[in-house]
Amino acid sequence: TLYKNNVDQYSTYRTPDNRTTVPNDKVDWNTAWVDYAPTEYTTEKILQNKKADPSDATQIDNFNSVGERIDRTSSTGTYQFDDRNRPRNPMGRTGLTGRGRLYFWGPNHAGDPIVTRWCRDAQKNIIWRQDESGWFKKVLEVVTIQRRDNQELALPGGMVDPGEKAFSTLIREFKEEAMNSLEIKDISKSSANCIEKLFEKGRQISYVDDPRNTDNAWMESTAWHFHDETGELTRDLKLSAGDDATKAMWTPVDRHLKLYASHSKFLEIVVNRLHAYW
Ligand code: RP5
Ligand code: MG
Ligand code: MG
Repeated sequence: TLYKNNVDQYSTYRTPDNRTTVPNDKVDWNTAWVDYAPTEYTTEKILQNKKADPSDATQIDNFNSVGERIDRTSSTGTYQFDDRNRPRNPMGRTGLTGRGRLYFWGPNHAGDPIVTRWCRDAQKNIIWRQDESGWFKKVLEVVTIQRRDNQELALPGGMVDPGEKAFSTLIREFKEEAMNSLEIKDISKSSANCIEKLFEKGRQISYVDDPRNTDNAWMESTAWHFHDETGELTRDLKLSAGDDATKAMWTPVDRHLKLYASHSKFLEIVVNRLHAYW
């Protein structure tokens, strides 16, 4: 599933980058906009970072292909280039050119773990709620973290490291951000076991829309869903915030849950799949 760049999301997100406002009906590149004058912006941090791409995008010769270290393919298909030969965001205009805060020209890949189970009361009974059409449905809960950079609730995901597979990324990030594996070296046996078992049965969901996206650099995520039907697998899972996360917790899911980037959209897919309350 692809999500159109959403102007409301960008305008509520405070970046120091002076993003030009793009009305929703002007997002599509096929809609003519002669006076479109996006702000050019790449942070100093990215410009100085040796692991980031060179500032001259024309030095990169493997766009649209899987490189040895970096996957430059897009889940949206073959992407095009702008008049300066820089990759063009296939989702449309964002009001910003350059790379903003992203490392790579074109797609920047991430992995997101969506770990769910049914919400239970103190007596361990599953909680049901009546939806608008009168149906009683079970309420899901999902592991979320609070992001250090903007305090928003999010899935405990992160960027794919060079040479890494997205599936390994999302497991690593789950451990780093929701289990604080970087500091807690001896994650209990039971926690470690349940992670292994849980991620064994995951199912791939899809792609993202991130507030850092620009016309020339954007985020794409491989999100996997892992559901613990009985609650047994995650009973001994000890959540503990780490790295980019300031909190880690189980959060009940419904349509009002506001999460970073497209993460609520991911959850909507999961909810439909499990016929859960929304
Ligand atoms: C989102 O940004 C992805 O869905 C993923 O959750 C996250 C990766 O970036 P960091 O968490 O490393 O900032 O677009
Ligand atoms: Mg991280
Ligand atoms: Mg992260």
